[in-house]
Amino acid sequence: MESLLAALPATPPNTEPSPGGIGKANGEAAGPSSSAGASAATTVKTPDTETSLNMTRTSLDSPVQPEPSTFPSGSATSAQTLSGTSSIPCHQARIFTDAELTDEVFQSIWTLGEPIVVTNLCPKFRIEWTPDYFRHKYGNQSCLILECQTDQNKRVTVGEFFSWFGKYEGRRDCWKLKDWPPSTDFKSAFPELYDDFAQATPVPNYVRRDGVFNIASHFPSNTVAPDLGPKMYNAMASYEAENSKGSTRLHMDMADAVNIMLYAASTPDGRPGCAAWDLFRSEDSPKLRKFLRRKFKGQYTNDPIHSQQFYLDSKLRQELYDEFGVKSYRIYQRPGDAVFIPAGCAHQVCNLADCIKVASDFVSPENIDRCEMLTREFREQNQSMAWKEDVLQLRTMMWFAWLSCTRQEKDIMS
Ligand SMILES: O=C(O)CCC(=O)C(=O)O
Repeated sequence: MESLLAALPATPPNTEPSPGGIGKANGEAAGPSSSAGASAATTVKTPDTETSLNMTRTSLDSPVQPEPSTFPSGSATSAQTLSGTSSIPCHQARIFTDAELTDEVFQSIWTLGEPIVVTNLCPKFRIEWTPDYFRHKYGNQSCLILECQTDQNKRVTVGEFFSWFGKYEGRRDCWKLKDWPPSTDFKSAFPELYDDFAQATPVPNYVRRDGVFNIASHFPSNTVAPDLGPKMYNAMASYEAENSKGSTRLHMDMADAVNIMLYAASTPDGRPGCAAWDLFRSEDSPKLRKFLRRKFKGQYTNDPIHSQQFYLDSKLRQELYDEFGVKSYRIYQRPGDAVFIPAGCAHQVCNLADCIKVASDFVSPENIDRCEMLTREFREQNQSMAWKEDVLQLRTMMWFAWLSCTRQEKDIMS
């Protein structure tokens, strides 16, 4: 509680709560250090280079073809723990088990602004979040799907979408479910999934809607709190070859987030499925922007990261390193792996198989400054893009957290 109070303003915000959800930045999917966490991490220290997982579209029938010798076989593989030979340098993400990641350990890493991986969460989930589960329970619902490469969209049933999972033969496209279920509805529409996620998430004091270190948890019940999810990412396999757009293009969210993979089909060549993440340190954003501006001149409006139009394939990541010395944290996320994404870290994802993930936003005291900066950035863009409103209501959020903390402090003292 003390650390939460220290992070909050003692003056009320000048904005009133407004309806609307934070969701992700595109409405679709958007300090001092302690060594405690570092010593608890189980990451293997090996050379800082990505393992090559180049996926080439060898035929229209087989959209993804991993290079067999370099495909990861372990869980939550940070690129450097693999035996491959690609030379794109990358940072190492720290990897923990759920039991190792106490609030104190989490805080010590989180203040550094680094992503974190937690492995082996599947046994904590009571529901099997599989394509069959969604087909049987919600198969008749209509939903919108989006083609990752072309942005073409069409309407299908949830049953149809999930019936394609794991069937690569003859597949030409990479579809993802768009806004299903709408994140505002998640708790009421899927109470059993909502509860399952809440009881299984690592560091619940930070992540859960009622988590004491989640600054967003202090909104009074008679106000409209921002929508922090959870939301699902259901998408088919994409590929990493040149010009790929991946599954989710480079973007930056306004809040912290945790993303847990619940299911991955096998890859088209029968290997365990995973998703390849690239997360960039928030302090590298200016260089990243400079690179993108140069590379994609005239192809976006306003901000090249917030425009969410680009995916950095391996060629571009190599160029980014050669020209600016910027590396990503490369993480291969498998079922049962949670990836923690600090607010303000640009990131992109490429599913190497058909995957089901669930993600939730939260606002940690450690990252308030970054959230504030992002809110300002989004507000500046707001002048030309109406959808970038102050969905996080950060000042209001901090004010309610301050009130709630001082009230509790008084109760303790009396
Ligand atoms: O899994 C994905 O495709 C994207 C996930 C993501 O960007 C997030 O959780 O913030």
